[in-house]
Amino acid sequence: MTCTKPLSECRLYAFVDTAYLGGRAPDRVARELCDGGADLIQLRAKLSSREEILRMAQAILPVTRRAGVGLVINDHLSLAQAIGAEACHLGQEDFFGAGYEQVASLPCPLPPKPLPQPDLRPSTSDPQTRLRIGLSTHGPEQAKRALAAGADYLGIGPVYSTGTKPQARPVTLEYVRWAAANVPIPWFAIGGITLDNLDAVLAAGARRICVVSALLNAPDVAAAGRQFRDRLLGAK
Ligand code: TZP
Ligand code: MG
Repeated sequence: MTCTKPLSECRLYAFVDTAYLGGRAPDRVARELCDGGADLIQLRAKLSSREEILRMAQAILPVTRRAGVGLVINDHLSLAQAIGAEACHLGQEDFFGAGYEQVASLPCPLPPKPLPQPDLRPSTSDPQTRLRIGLSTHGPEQAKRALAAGADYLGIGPVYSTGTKPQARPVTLEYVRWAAANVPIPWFAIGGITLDNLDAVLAAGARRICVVSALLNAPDVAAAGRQFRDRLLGAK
């Protein structure tokens, strides 16, 4: 098992989003994203049941663990804790909308369950490997509130309009520039980022990005990942 990187060293945050699997197995796609240089992989399954997400997460986790890639579970805090994922990602409505104000006050309802491969399970009692919490933000006021809440990382977006989240209004590069100047913890630009607009996102100050459809729709997922990664690492 390889240790996962600290968030500050994570640059490419990829997704296994079931909306784009098109019949591919989640763990196969996770493998390709790892091969492409993802530092973090989020499991995002908006239409799946908790049981289905649990099965997918258990299939993906050995893949990410062997690659030293952090697994992030979208929306499902207790599931993330139960399987020993590295992080859980929550939206504004999941966190503030549910009445939480501090990450430290989130409930920890379940102890980590043994996985089929216990050697792959991190020690969640170790403060270095406790569950990290990422929060989505869509503007400076939300970012300030998420920082005050103790988030471990922020999502900054959607930068551009995107079919992955069609109802969300783009925040534009203006918010990316604001984040570059004002957010002191790791933050990831997200939303509509492609190899064609990546230079503009980097020029606005982003050094970490989330990419969903541009990776999952690529003819060669791993090759596309390497292209994003090389460009990210090349940014000064
Ligand atoms: N949150 C803000 S934009 C977005 C999420 C989950 C979707 C990003 O997907 P894509 O396909 O990279 O635009
Ligand atoms: Mg959510």
